[in-house]
Amino acid sequence: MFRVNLDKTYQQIKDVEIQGATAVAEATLLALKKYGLKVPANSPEEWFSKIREAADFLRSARPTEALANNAVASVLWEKNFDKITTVAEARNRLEKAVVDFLLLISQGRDDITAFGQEVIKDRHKIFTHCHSSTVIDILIAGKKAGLQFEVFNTETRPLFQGRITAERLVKADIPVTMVKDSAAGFFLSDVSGQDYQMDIFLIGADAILKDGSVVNKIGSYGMALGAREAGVPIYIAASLLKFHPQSQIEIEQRPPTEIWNHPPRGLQILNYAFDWIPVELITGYITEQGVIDPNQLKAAVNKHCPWIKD
Ligand code: RUB
Repeated sequence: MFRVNLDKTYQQIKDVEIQGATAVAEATLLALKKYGLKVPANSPEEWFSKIREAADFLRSARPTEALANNAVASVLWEKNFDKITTVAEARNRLEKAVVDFLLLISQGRDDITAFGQEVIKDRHKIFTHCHSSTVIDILIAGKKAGLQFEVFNTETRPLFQGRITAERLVKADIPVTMVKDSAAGFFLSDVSGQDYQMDIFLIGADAILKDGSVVNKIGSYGMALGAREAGVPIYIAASLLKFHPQSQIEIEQRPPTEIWNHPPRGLQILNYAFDWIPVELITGYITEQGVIDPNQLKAAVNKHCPWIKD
């Protein structure tokens, strides 16, 4: 009974009903808090072991989400629960830690949005992929500041998260044109002609790896190659809290039926959800600490989020 909300949130994340790194992290924290406030336990130790199990369960829904991982690690950091003698006290600590981390995410977001204004310019043509709430916030703030730019976005096969991006931008009165994922190289290069010459490729991130490379929705790598070849700068809008302090992360594989519901028998379908862009292709990261050279990213994390450890 106490797991109902936990199971529901897990399933919503798994089914991509809750999608995007920030939304996944926030939903994970809120589900953990709700469970932690209710789940019966006879001792803080018993309570904590139930919370750990719940956190691991939630994190397993989309293992590529570094922000959700770091959020949970920070909230369950042992010092938060040091010397606690009652379950009631443990519940209070959890609630406070969750509220604090959510605040950290939202304050960071405001700063990323502000620093993003250094990157987008009047009359820009901006190419984006999938749905990043961080990118959308930057674009909406730019529009509010009076910039006139145009966005080109991908539909983002197979689950069409690009439609969310398009809907949000249309609602904000930002000119947006949707293209097929497979047309990205065409639009990023001058093969498509002057009318479609992109000025920047701007996307979000699911995880930032140790060397400064970025993990994002599948397709990002190929698009980045196209952008680099065409001399289009590549910017990643992402919180430092998405840092994954290792050189690799498990890339989620999703069901083949998302691609083809009734394929011919014997056909193998691979449905990876993410890929990664090597550091040398990235122009800069738009973070809560400013626009950062990708090679400086690890140093920025060490300085501002030293608790993110291997
Ligand atoms: C979403 C995606 C987004 C990042 C960043 O993939 O790749 O670019 O998650 O999101 P999916 P945000 O739809 O599979 O979750 O900027 O909102 O944190």
